[in-house]
Amino acid sequence: MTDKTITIALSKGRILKDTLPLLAKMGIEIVDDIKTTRKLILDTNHDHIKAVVVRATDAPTYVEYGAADVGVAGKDSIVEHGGNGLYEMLDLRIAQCKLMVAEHKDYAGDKGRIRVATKYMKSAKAYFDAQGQQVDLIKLYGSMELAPLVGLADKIVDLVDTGNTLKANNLVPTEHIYDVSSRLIVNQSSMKTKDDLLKPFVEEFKKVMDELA
Ligand code: PRT
Ligand code: MG
Repeated sequence: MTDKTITIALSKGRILKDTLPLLAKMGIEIVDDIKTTRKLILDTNHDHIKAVVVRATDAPTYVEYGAADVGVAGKDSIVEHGGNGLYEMLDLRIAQCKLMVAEHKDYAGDKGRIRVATKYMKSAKAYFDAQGQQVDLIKLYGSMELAPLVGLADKIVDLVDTGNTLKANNLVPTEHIYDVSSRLIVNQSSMKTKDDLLKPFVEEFKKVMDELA
């Protein structure tokens, strides 16, 4: 990408669905048909703004390495990534949920060292460390809710929105770790080298968010 362009990394899935209306409010629209196109670098109605759509967990990595100058990523993905090389500029208040500990409703209570299944290894480790509780973390890539039902783990650490998924599996949330929403992130060196393009972009985004508040 030339220095005359800024590239936005957009997180696929539910975050994308909520990001597009915010971009539209800024007057930015993806011109390629996002549902059908096979192009990976998408054009917008502004010549100097391109977009890439990436897995939610990958968005901070694209921005860290400057492959994208800015991005939209869930707080959970930013924490798990570690935040190296990027600034968190704005809370976009979309795709909100909570990272929580949950257990089976009939769980008998901790007996000694427990097993906790999660996709959120860093967040879970930091949380249980802060509690002074030693646990064995089991890394999973999905369907965490299954783990306590089949004896893989005593508890899980997972995102909870309505709580319906937990309820449907006889699980109850017990501890709140942190609130999650999507954030606008910016590559730290782009912020310096492309400040003529990025400062107005971030300012405009902030204005849109202030209007929505
Ligand atoms: O690539 P990856 O697998 O990481 O993500 P994905 O392609 O599956 O993306 P998607 O669309 O699931 O988006 C993931 C991001 O959306 C997360 O990183 C959060 O920042 C945000 N988000 C907000 C959520 C939820 N809310 C959410 N409820 N991500 C997942 N969930 C899941 C949760 O894991 C659980 O299985 O929804 C279920 C719980 O929902 P309730 O309403 O039943 O409580
Ligand atoms: Mg998912």
